[in-house]
Amino acid sequence: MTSVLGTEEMWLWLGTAGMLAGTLYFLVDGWGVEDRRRREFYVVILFASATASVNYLAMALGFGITTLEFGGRPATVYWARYTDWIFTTPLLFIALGLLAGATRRQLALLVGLDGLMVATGVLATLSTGTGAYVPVGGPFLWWGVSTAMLLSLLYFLFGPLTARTDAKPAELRSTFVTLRNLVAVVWLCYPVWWLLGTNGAGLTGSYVETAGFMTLDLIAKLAFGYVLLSSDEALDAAGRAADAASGASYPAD
Ligand SMILES: *C/C=C(C)/C=C/C=C(C)/C=C/C1=C(C)CCCC1(C)C
Repeated sequence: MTSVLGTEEMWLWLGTAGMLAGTLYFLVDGWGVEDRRRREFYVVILFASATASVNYLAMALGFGITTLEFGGRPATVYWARYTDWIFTTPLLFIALGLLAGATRRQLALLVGLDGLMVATGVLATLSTGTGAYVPVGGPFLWWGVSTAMLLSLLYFLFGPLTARTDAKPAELRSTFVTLRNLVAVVWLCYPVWWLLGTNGAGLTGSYVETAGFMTLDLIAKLAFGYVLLSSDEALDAAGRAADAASGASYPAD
């Protein structure tokens, strides 16, 4: 028992260390950046990695984890995972939107769908163990709603948002496509991992589950941030396009 918990704690500390290291890296890397447009990207990515660091620290210290009773059985809920995702996942979409030159309306749609995805994911987790394991109720219903939100997000990424990069310089387009594909592959692993884990099929124990989510989180935030922020030409092209769009922060609809 102790060794299992120990292993799990180790992953959470590793996640904390990884997110902190990433945050520091982005901070140092972005310190001397003068360009206002380019700084926007640093700020968005820094907020995402710093938020994840805090939530991982909360889980590693045991504060971000609580035990709830579901149908008479105690279950461990990692609530800090969701307070992380509700803030960090919209930020990653905002970064993609800024890069692609999304309209305000498109950004609002992405952020809204993303918020619904995380909120219904919380409902899926909280309804685990209620005994309602039928397709029309309980965790699988909410898992389905949340996954539908994720699929519509990917639809918007591959459709309208990709279309906004059509007339943009090649470097911008290629960075956007790399990040978009990374999001598609990595984010689709989350619902599958959730389903295999303690809330679904129970094929992975909680420490394997924690290790998996940590790996996904590190790739989704740090690898994403690294690819974005090291694409100098793409960031400059995005800045020029945004400046050209009548001085507004975002191009008007
Ligand atoms: C940095 C953190 C990221 C990118 C987290 C992404 C999380 C998801 C894509 C979660 C998705 C889920 C579903 C689609 C179904 C229900 C279970 C969730 C919340 C794991």
